[in-house]
Amino acid sequence: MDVIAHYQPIVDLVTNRMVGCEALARWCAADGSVRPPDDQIAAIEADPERAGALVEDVLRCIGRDLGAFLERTRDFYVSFNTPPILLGDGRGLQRMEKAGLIGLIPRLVVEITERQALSEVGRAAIRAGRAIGLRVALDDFGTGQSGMQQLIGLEIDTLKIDRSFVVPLNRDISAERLIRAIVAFAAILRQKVLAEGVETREQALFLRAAGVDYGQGWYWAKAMPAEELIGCFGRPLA
Ligand code: G
Ligand code: MN
Repeated sequence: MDVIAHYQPIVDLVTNRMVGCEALARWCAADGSVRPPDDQIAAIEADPERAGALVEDVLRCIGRDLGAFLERTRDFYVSFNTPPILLGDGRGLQRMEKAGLIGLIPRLVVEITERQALSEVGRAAIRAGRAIGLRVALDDFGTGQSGMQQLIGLEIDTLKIDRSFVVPLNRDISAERLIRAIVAFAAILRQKVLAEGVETREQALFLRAAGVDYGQGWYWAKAMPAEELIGCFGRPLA
């Protein structure tokens, strides 16, 4: 089965314009149908060999699909997901080189889930990623089991607030307060905040008023092929 990548816009909540995108792996069957690997991600991540192959495939897609676009634009980044064990294995630069991304490392953001980031392996991976010049986003923020104390010393650029905080907005005052608390917390830590899974205008307006920097979700766009994404660049998505 061939791996391809689709790209979901990440927008500035004030302008509704794209500041970047997240690369999401898709499987392309022989009949041409494309589907997300969601049900298999856990199994793939448990096997370092398969996980490594998937990350390499996604990086290769980014290089091929968006390399030239990244070269001719500025202030646009591409994020990709990786299990920390891969980032810490000392082969980060080699993978970038293989994907033709060596000169574009400053335009890439690596997403690590909160749960995985807080372990020793996660911490080492974040250091290794930063050492080669990647920015780091903490994915699924707020869903980990760990205390805030464990965030001490983590060098993170962006917190990605999990969709489970966004869904209850405008219905649940505690979700709204939590979002405001995360914004204050991130400001003190000098981190940007991105809300995931935004589906409605009401959610987007709340998040913007609360001071969240960026949004990602079906309200603006689903993940799409690179040509389509490039066509969206520069114009407001909502
Ligand atoms: O956690 P991560 O950012 O890797 O998750 C991305 C996943 O979230 C993708 O599988 C994508 O299809 C899904 N997704 C993206 N935007 C939305 C949204 O607005 N609503 C819902 N329900 N799912 C979304
Ligand atoms: Mn992600």
